[in-house]
This record gives sequence, structure tokens and C-alpha cells, in this order.
Amino acid sequence: MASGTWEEFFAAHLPPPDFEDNRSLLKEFCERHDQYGNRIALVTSGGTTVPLEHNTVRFVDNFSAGTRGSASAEYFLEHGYAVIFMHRQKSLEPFTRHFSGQKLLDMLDIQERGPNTTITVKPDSVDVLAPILLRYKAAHSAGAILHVSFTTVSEYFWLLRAACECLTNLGPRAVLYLAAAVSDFYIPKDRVPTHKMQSASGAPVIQLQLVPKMLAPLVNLWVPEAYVVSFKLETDENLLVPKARAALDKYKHKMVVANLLQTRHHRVILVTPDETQEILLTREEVHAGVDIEASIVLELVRLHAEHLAPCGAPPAAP
Ligand code: 9Z3
Repeated sequence: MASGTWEEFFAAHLPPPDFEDNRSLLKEFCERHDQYGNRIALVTSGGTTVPLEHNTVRFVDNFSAGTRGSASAEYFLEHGYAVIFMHRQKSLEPFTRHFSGQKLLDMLDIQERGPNTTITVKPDSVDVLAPILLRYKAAHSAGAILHVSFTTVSEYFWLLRAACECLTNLGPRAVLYLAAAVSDFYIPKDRVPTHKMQSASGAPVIQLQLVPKMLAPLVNLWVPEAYVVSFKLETDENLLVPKARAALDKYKHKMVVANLLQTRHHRVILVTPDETQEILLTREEVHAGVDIEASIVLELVRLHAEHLAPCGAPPAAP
């Protein structure tokens, strides 16, 4: 089934309730960093949902834990970029990603002596916690990171377009790193029931419609000068590079990071108009907890600097 246009999608879906607040935050953040000539990376992260009911009990989800986006955001900060971290609510976030589950509580000791309770970090955990805490504090006290969150696919698109509108003034200093796993399908609003679907009514027949490809207006209209990087997720190796290259040919942006669901944490392929470059972690590196995102972002920062060089911009901060 053919998809509607992106204009029709925005016309049919109201902006989320917190949209104006987020738009003001994005505007302030971009204007402040633009003033200083900083580079900004918009990192999208996590999966979008497609609600099956307006009062949503059930939804279709896109797979993504937010590992790629949250780790990459940290590396962009390390390279001197300001970061807009646009993420699925409750997916992994920069810095706190290191302490998911019970990890943080396991690092603490508690002593109860009479009315005084003291909580301390276990001596052998200080070495783990300190460097992360320092980087976290530095990023936040410098106002270098802004978090905005989405849940549904339409919330994602409203935020993405608003972020682009604010980033467009930065021209080529803006990087868009679109790692979020975005649904290709949705249910048109007028076919979504208000209340929870009842099993007594029998098995529901749900027809999904194609989401319009937002990369086209994004690259051509919203941020025509930005350095745009999209991600291609496949499960079949044979489709991976051909589909990544097809996307690059179609949308004419700067890079597609291609990855397979099964191997995404230790292998990616960077596809640019000029080359196809594989990044592969060794077994030892995986074991030692090396983030593949460090290498992806390093290469991206290098290419972005090359792209900026003709504009006379200084190289990225180390
Ligand atoms: C990705 O391919 C990301 O690398 C992952 C990261 C979602 C695999 P995790 O968050 O996983 O570390 O668990 N993102 C893009 C997925 C996507 O929706 N791509 C679209 C497609 O493949 C194009 S924009 O068609």
C-alpha cells in the first residue's frame, strides 16, 4: 500500500502535549551553542511505538535498547560536540547506561549506627564510578547535553522536525545521527479505537499503513546543509550493504551505518558515497567491554571535520 505524504502525516497527527516545552528547550540549546560556534550532534535512540488504542494498553514496538545511541552520545561529547539526546522514554541514556539493573546499588555500602546512616561507594567501585561521574558532571555543568524523549512514532517525528528547525541555523556544523529504530508502519489515527480492544469482539484485524519516508524532507528541506547519518538495520547479510547503498543513492545524505541485528554490538559497516568500511571488534575487545560506538563516532568526527574544512571551521576539540 502506498504511503501518504509527510505533510499529510503531520496534518493527521497532533503534536504531543509537551511539544511546546521541548521546542523551547531545543531552541534555547541550539541558539546558545550556535553563538559559540559549537558543533551539535542530534543523536536519536531507542525504538518507536505504534499504539493500537488511543488510551494505549497495547502497541507495536520497534526493537532497540538504546545502547548505540546512548554510548554514541558520550563519544560525541568527548569530541567536543554539544549533544541533543532524543530518546525513547525509559531506554538507555548516556552515563546512567553503565549502571543498569542492580549495578549501582551493588557499588554502595550502608552503615547504620544509631540515628546516623552513612552510604559510601565501595572502595573497589570508586575506580569504575569516578571517571563516569566526572564526565557526567562536566557535560551537565557545561550545558553540553539536552535530553528530549518520545514514545510513539508520531511523537518522534514531531520532535525530529522541531530539532531540525532549530539546527538548520548551524548549517554544516550540525550532525544528525539517526540511530533510533523507527517504525516503517503505523495505523492511521481515524482507525485507532479510543478504548482498549475487547477480546469478546473477536480477533481484531489490524491494517498497518506505510510511514512516509521522512529522510527525504529532512535532507532536502529541514537541514539541507547538515551532516546526516542514517542507520540501516537488517537481519539478512545479503541485503545489508545493497540496502544501505540504495538509501544513500536515494536520499543523497552523507553516510549510512549498516548493521545486522545479530552482530550489531561488534560489527558495523560505514557506507559513504566513496567507500564501504567495516568496523569489527575482536573477541578480546568485546570481552573487555570496548564500545564499537567509540570507533564509529571517531570516524564520523574525522569525516565531519573534512566536510567542514572548506568552510574554514577549526578541527573538533580533542
Ligand atoms: C540501528 O540500526 C541501530 O544501530 C540499532 C541499535 C537499533 C540496531 P541498540 O539500541 O540497537 O543498540 O539495541 N538503528 C536504525 C534502525 C532503523 O530503523 N533503520 C531504518 C531501516 O533500517 C532506516 S531509518 O530501514
